[in-house]
Amino acid sequence: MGKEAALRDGVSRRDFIKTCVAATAIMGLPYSMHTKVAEAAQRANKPPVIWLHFQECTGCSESLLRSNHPDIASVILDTLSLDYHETLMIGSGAQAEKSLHDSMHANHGKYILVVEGAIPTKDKGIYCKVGGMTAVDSLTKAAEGAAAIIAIGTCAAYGGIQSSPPNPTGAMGVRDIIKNKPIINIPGCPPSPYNFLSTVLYYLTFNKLPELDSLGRPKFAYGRKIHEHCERRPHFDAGRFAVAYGDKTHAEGYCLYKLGCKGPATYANCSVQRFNDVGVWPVSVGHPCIGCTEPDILFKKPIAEKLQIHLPTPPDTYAPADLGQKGPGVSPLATGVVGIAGGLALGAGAMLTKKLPTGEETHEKHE
Ligand code: FSX
Ligand code: SF4
Ligand code: F3S
Repeated sequence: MGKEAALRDGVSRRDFIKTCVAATAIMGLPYSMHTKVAEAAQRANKPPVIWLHFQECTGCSESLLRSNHPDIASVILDTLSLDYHETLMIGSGAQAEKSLHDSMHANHGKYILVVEGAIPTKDKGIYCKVGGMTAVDSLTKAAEGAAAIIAIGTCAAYGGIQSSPPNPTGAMGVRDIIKNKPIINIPGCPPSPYNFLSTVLYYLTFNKLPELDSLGRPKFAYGRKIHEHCERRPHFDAGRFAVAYGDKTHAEGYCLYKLGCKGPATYANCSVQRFNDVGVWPVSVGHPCIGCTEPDILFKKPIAEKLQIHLPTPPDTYAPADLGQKGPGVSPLATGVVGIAGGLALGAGAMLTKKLPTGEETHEKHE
């Protein structure tokens, strides 16, 4: 993206650099690397992208393109050559099909295939068809000429809600069907738009795929449990739990573990990166994490079910609270508030930069 293009599209140079700085921090790179990342985003030769939709709610595209600020969408749309995207393209029917086939042919072996949504495999795949082709056939055909595949959202990565028991359509993730291509999973329902952006920028900056964990997720974004950085963590450590929605314990910001929070087993960066450009995430607004980045938790374990914690991890961002401090000392509410304030002050990027996942430490300890 050139400076002119960015300004034309309503994104100032400052916002563009700010977005690159945030993406650089998520990748766990030093601050100074943002200039290299910005350079990569502005290169003239945009990689072609074919984006397929299958069984899903389109929330992944929505969260990516309708973020509060236009920065992320603009950077993505200006950095990539989005040749085919069913919900964004103007053309339809035979015209759209032609552009898909033309792009696959012209860019054979070079394009990035982005898949959104699960793929139904039962009854010869008849439960999802586009242009007369089943999702399985469309995926297999598009995957043949792809340099790499990004499965965006938990549906495309692992099957998502469609694959929850009894999985009537035999819904699966991309990795269950395509075995001979590099696949990067960006789970979340929907995923953080920054995790997709950072993955694309990593690829463009270093010309290689980021290091992945055993579930195919970039370690830089999914290398740690949200429980380690949660602002309610001091309450968890002090044994102060919300016991019902809307009661005093909930209103005072106590830990949501007893309401079913899956944070202690969920690998993601939402407690650090947060959403909607206003610093919120599910737990900060009072809802337990439902483990939306985890194939064995999302829609597999009841939302209200209490998680068994097998391998506890120590807190990382917020200081533990003193178990004995019940009386006139620091109140439970205050520890939560201090935690939130600390999180906002430190900033997501700074924390992630300091807390790079190290080597093998990820899913050996997966619970
Ligand atoms: Fe799935 Fe994407 Fe959940 Fe929806 O399209 S990951 S249902 S929020 O958004 O695929
Ligand atoms: Fe936060 Fe949930 Fe962990 Fe409690 S259980 S500290 S609410 S992530
Ligand atoms: Fe998903 Fe849990 Fe984050 S539900 S958005 S992984 S807090």
